[in-house]
Amino acid sequence: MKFLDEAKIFLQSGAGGNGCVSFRREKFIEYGGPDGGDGGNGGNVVFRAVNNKNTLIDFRYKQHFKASRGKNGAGKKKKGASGTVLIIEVPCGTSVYTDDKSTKLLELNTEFEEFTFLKGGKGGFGNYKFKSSRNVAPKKSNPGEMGTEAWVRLRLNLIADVGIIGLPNAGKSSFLKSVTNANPKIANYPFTTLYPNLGVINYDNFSELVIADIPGIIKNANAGVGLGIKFLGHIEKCKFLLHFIDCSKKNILLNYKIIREELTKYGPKVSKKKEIIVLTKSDLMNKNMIKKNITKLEKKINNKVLSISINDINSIIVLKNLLLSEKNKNNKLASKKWSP
Ligand SMILES: Nc1nc2c(ncn2[C@@H]2O[C@H](COP(=O)(O)OP(=O)(O)OP(=O)(O)O)[C@@H](O)[C@H]2O)c(=O)[nH]1
Ligand SMILES: [Mg+2]
Repeated sequence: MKFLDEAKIFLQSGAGGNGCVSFRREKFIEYGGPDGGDGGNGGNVVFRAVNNKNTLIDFRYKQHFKASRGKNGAGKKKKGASGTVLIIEVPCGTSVYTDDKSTKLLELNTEFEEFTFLKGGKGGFGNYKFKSSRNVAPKKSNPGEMGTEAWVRLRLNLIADVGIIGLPNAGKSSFLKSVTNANPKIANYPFTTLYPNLGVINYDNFSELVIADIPGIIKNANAGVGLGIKFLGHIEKCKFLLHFIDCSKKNILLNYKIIREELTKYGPKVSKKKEIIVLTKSDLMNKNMIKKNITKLEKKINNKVLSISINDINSIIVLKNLLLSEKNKNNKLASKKWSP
């Protein structure tokens, strides 16, 4: 599936239906009076967040969305039918901006969250509404109100519990593939992953954890080198980060610092997040060397370091479980913050 995280679309709510001018005509009833019904209201345009979408790719093929108009009123005081509500489904994590991108209008983060973005035009009054003691046979009715329209920009920031960061070729997608049912492309060259991949880990106790694997970052990515750092936007909402470093490469500390520097340049929304540091491809080195490297790195960066290999299922399980306990810790902290 292709990935798209920005789109520009046109929205228009439905116009209201016109009121009707009509008079009651029935056998033996003289002067039946006005009975023109009101027009129906135009359809609203509503944004809805859904979980079964991970990209804005649908909006590449269709950019214009118009809600239907209300039906006109009719005789016998019949009100016209209202226009159907037009629901625009977007992935969770989508923000809506004005066309010039200067103002954020709304943000939809949780599944089935809805927001009525444009109200449909009101239906016009039929002539029976204009009946009064002075005018018992009005020939007047209202036209329906026009709908409203707007060009807006959508921007998606994926919502995942954990984001995997690291240099290209560090083994990020391999880990995602081994623990989730996602099927990212894996190959022995840099920038195999061009767009973020999402995967869900299902635990035995029915817990779930969503992981985002983003394209590799390299030195000066913030200046546009490689694929740049715009994909870091997709891990802004993660609870914590998983920082992968290929242990078979020469300068592990330097490689770690390169990524940290890019995160700092991107901003605190990402750089302040807690990270779990992992040396990958541990099967390519002997155990003693790995231990040495871990101790050295832990001293330098004053943080705990783990090692995994895609070929060592135990190491993968240990990391998988650590991710869940970290997520639960985060949830507890979050619920503490909100308690009255
Ligand atoms: N020996 C060994 N090779 C691994 C391991 N994990 C990944 N690889 C290999 O490393 C190469 C790169 O793996 P990817 O998972 O594509 O790396 P990535 O970090 O997603 O790379 P980009 O998408 O380019 O950023 C592939 O050839 C993998 O087979 C591991 O634990 N051991
Ligand atoms: Mg990859």
